[in-house]
Amino acid sequence: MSKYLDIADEVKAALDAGQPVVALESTIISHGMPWPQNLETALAVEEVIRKKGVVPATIAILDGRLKAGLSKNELEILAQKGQTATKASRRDFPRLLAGRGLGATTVAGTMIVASMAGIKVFATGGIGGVHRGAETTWDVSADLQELARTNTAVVCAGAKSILDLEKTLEYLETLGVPVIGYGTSELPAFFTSNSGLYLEERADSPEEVAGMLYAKWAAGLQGGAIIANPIPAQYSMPKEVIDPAIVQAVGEAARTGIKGKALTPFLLARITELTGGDSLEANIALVKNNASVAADIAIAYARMAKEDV
Ligand code: PSU
Ligand code: MN
Repeated sequence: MSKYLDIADEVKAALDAGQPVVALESTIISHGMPWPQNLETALAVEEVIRKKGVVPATIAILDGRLKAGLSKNELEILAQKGQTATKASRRDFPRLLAGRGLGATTVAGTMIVASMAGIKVFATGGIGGVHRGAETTWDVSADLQELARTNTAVVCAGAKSILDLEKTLEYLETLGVPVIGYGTSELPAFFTSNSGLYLEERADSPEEVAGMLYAKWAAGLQGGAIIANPIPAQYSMPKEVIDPAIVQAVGEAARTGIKGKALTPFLLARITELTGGDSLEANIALVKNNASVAADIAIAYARMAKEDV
């Protein structure tokens, strides 16, 4: 085990006993949502998982330590620090570990720590991907490379159409990452349940997902998988509201030169503003829904792993 890793007692006990655990990311808390909804959501999402008898493990870097499982107090610190915490992806880890830094882990960062701790299933809102205009900017999220190399399954509502979803799927295909539609054959587009993009893989139950994950890793195939779970219908946003907000935010970023790791947080915050907070409500609802599905998958996976030893 990495000498940099601290696994919370409750998480360690569950893992040692082969009981289900779901990892959660922290960039969504610090950079993805405003205070105080970020803290409320982080706590509510953990509660959704606990209600299913599964242990949540929110992941972050505190004082240079990789943490799997945060206390309420630690969650509050991250939520209050907001964007002053470092948005921590793979390339940011060395500096944070060596310098005792505070890092909120992205999807990539969370996958790394979950995998070190032995947590197989991770729930979040949306993953990073290939940005619009990537043919000139080359802006492709490190989340995609991480999915190619690290054995963690990510339950998400697809990706926001701040990204180029078609290119994102192409890139994932190149990297050999399965994208499994959960009860759908289409890639969900985060705020809306459909993108018009067809998915090869589909599963209609937690057992079916767990079966694919188990087979992948038992066969020695490296890398993660995406379980793309559509936003519940009652929260799905009208395209005519969300699409113009995205176009406007992307245009503003291009005009003002916002790029690199600052781009995604800028777009998320600007879209929340432009939709008068409606998008935030949808965002919270879909994260809870993903946590619930992730808990079901973790239960099915833990059962499968126990039967097979
Ligand atoms: N997309 C969202 N919400 C988020 C993120 C993406 O809808 O909070 C965050 C996640 O932490 C993701 C990161 O891993 O942004 C991707 O950032 P970048 O595009 O800089 O790789
Ligand atoms: Mn980027």
